[in-house]
Amino acid sequence: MKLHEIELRTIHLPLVRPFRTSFGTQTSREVLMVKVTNENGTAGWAECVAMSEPLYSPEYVIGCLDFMKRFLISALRDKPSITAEDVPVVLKPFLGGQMAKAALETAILDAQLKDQGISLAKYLGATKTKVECGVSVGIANNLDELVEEVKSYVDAGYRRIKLKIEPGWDYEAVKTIRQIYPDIPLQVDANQAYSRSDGKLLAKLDEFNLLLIEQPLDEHDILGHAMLAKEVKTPICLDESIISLQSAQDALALEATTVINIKPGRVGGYIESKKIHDLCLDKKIPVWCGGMLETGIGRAANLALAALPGFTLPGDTSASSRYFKQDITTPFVMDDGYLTVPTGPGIGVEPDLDFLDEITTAKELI
Ligand code: NPQ
Ligand code: MG
Repeated sequence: MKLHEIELRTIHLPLVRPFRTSFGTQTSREVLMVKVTNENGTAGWAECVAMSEPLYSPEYVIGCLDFMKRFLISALRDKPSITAEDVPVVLKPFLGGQMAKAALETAILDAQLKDQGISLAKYLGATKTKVECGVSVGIANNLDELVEEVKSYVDAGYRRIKLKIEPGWDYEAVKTIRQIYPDIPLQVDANQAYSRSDGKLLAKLDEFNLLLIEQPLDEHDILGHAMLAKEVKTPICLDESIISLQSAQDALALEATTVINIKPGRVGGYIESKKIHDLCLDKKIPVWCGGMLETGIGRAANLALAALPGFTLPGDTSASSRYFKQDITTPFVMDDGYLTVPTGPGIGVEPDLDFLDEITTAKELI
C-alpha cells in the first residue's frame, strides 16, 4: 500500500482504580494512537503501549512520538509502496523503539488486512475463537483490600490471578490469597524489583504452587535469572527481558526462563510475536499474552494473538471494565471467564471517534 496520511494522537483515560506496581502507582493511562490511511482510503488503527514515563521499559509516550516522526515515519514514507511485512525490515536500522515500531506495523497491518478482508486472528494462524482471561492485581494498601479486590475478580469469572509483588509485599500477600483460593491458577509479577541475593526469599513462594514468577530481576540480568531458576522450584517467566526473537532464543538457551510472556509492543510487533510463539511451540515452552493496560484497539489485536495454539496459559487479556469505565471501542465483556476473539477484517474493531475526540489531548497529521 501507499501511506497517504498518518494521524498521531495522544489520549488520556482515567483508570477505574489506581494500579500499583513495584515501579509506581498509575491512576490514568496516556496512550499514543496511530491511524494510517492508505491510497484506497482504508484506515488502520493501533495503539503504542508505551507509558507516559520510562518506568516499565525505556520507551515513553513523547519519546515514541518523536522517534516515529523523526525517523520511522520518514523511512516508511520514502518507500513508494509498503506491506506490513516490510515494516520491520525498513525500520531495522533504527535501534530500539520496539513499542513505536510495533504501533506503526500494527496500524499498517490493520489497513492491509481490511483491504484483503482477512482478520488478524486468521492472518496470525489462530486456532481458538475465545481466550481464557487472567487479571493482574496491583499492590494493595493492606491485605484486606487485596482480598476484596481479588474476590471481585474471581466473582467476575477471571480464570487466573496475577499478584504484583515487591520486597515487603510478597510472601504474606500470596499466602493470604492462596489460603482463600487453594486451587485457583495463581502467579506473581515482580517487574524487576528483586536482586540476585533474593533467591531464598523467592524460594519461600514455592509452597504456594504458583504457575510462575514473572521478571523478578533486572531486565538485563539473564544470567541472574538462570541462577535464580536453579534456586527456586516455581518456573521463572521473563517479561521485560524478552525484546525480540533473538532474546527469547538466548534466554531459553541459557535456561533463564521456562515460560514466556509475549507482549507485541515489547518485541516490536505481531510479526515478531508470531515468530516467538512459533519458536516456543516448537520447543514446548508455554507462552501467554501480556497486557499493557490497552484500550479496545490494542486489546482486540492481543486477543487475536492469544488465540494461537501455543498460548496455553491465560493471559493478562482482561475485560475493558478491569481498567476503564468507558473504552474507546465497543467494550470487551467477559463471558464465563473468556473473551471472544474478533473475527472482522484487520483487528476487527473501530474506535468511537466522538469519544476519542473528547479524550484527545494532542493530535497531528503527517
Ligand atoms: C506487566 N502489565 O506485566 C505489565 C506492567 C504494567 C497488566 O501487569 C500503564 C501502562 C501502567 C502500562 C502498569 C500488567 C502499567 C503498564 C503495569 C504496564 O508487567
Ligand atoms: Mg510483567
